[in-house]
Amino acid sequence: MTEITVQPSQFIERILTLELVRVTERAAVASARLRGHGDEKAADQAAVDAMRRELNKLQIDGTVVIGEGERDEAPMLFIGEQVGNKKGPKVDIAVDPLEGTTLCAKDMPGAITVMAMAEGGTLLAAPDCYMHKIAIGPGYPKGVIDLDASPEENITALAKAKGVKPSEINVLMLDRPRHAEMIAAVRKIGAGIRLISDGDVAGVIFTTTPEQTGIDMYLGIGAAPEGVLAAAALRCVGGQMQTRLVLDTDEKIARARKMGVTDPQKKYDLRELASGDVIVAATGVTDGGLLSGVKFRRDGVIETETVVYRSATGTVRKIHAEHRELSKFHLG
Ligand code: VTB
Ligand code: MG
Ligand code: MG
Repeated sequence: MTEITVQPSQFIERILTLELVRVTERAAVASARLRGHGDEKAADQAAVDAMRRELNKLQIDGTVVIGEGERDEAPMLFIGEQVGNKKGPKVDIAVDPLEGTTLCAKDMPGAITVMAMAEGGTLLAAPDCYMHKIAIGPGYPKGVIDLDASPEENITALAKAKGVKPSEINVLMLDRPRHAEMIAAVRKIGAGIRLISDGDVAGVIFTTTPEQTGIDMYLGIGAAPEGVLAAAALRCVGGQMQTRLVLDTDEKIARARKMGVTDPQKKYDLRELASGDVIVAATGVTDGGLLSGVKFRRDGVIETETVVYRSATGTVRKIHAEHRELSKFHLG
């Protein structure tokens, strides 16, 4: 008889992989119905409701440790919310039920629904604040990038490791006034920049497949939940990432302290953002570089595309689904 070498937590994780797909699929279908309707809150609400409903069906004892809502005043799956039927393993959940609410409301590329599930106590619990981030994909020597080095230094180091000129490096950043100085620094060294309006979970993930996406590095300040979600995906496929929470008021420092952040200046690397076995699922809402959006066919069939990452094995699965039993979507 073959010996079973799978650890119990990995076994649970394996069973739960497809369950997670169902959660993000349903959130995606719910929000995709509101694609292009100019109502960010309604689209977000639809995603949150669907995600919560599906999460609560899972055999897990889950806690949302990082979510969204405080900052957006979105109808959140709030930090500390308990999800699941409590009959399974203790797990940490990170969610962004609709990443890119504006992209969805305007029917622009790149809106996704995304969540991560990890062993209890292994995802960074942090408030919904901003986060400084730098990330690159797998295959480079450890320590090539450093959050505290200048963009010039990081790009030069990455170019050297890649065996190309700095002008052949492409950086992805959110198009925000707060990045003006950083953008100037990147341009000064001659690297290219792709500026995106929203969606930096996918932005970080793009660095893992530079041949396909043309993106070598992610730089800049985005939201913290998106940072943890992206880190969880990077944990599964490799890569390097460093972050620091932006805790620039006493109120934010106090909020973070309540969640266990004792050093507001702490620099987190990948292993500190997502330290345990983790699964990440994301489904496309609008068409984008990472995933195709939800398709509502004339014959009533709904199509979705989802990607699932597993850290235990490094497996990445793309799941194209055709849904025929539509009552499960509670579309009304
Ligand atoms: C980013 C982006 C997200 O929030 O994290 C951003 O990737 C950060 O906040 O899609 P600001 O918009 O305030 O700069 C989103 O745009 C929305 O979650
Ligand atoms: Mg959101
Ligand atoms: Mg978001």
